[in-house]
Amino acid sequence: MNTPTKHGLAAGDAGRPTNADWTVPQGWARYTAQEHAVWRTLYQRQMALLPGRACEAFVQGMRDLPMDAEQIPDFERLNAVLQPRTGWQVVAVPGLVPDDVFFTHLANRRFPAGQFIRRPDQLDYLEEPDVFHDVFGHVPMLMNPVMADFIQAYGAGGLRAQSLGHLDMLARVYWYTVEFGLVREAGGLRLYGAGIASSYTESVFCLDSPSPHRLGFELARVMRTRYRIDDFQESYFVLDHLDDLLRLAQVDFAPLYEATAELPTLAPGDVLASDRVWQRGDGRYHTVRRTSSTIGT
Ligand code: HBI
Ligand code: FE
Repeated sequence: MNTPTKHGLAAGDAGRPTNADWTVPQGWARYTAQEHAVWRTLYQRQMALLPGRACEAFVQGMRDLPMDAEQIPDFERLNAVLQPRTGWQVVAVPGLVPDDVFFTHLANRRFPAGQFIRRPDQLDYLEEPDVFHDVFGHVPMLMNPVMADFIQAYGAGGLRAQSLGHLDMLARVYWYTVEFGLVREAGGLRLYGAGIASSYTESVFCLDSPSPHRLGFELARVMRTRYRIDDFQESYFVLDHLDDLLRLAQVDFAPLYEATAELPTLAPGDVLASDRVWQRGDGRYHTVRRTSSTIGT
């Protein structure tokens, strides 16, 4: 990683942090008024969008946490509510941490959250997860017992996938669930992924745009599907119920890696005859971008 943080360091190549587990003090008292103001802007924009878009578990988690527009949340106060609920804790890190460090935290029910907040000129996009993405996007779902178990299992599974050399396949599962997942509810499709819940533009795009595909979640299929880290997704995968993650947390991935490694990977916008298609996207968003620039795949 070479994205500078506000401290002028670059995560990953900034040298070893003081703590072996890469945690740092949140230093809540040191946030400036301008930093709290960035939080307020982001928080208010998302809270206006999420009713009718975020799933019930997200809304409930948000309601129960000490989070509001006024200030960047204090992790100690979050943990006082989160830890008794699901056994999870939020710990501060400088930004992206190495995979094995990340997985070890998750396997122990510690969620590493960026300590810093994006600058006012980065409201809509930044590469590294900051406190708004990590806390606003992820922590409400960590209040949900099913998601709590699933992310812990991902941490343990990540360490195993690394040793088996198949982390790419497991990372796709995380991406299309924890970060960009949709779920069916009585009122229609809802978002639960933190990458979309914390994004002003994508929280609308993922549900309202005619462009992306919305496909039934199928594990072996998702494990083969590459994803975009630099733009809206071309496909979203839809769970029938959040409880489907319980079964996923119990899957033995080792044989699946072997079987799936035999099959070709899929492009982010591919649709298969075997897919359950909720909505077939017309792809207009990415088509325009592909013809108007050289960016894209
Ligand atoms: N570090 N802080 C942080 N947050 C992440 O989401 C994260 C990370 N390091 C590695 C990582 N994610 C991913 O590459 C793995 O989930 C595969
Ligand atoms: Fe995230």
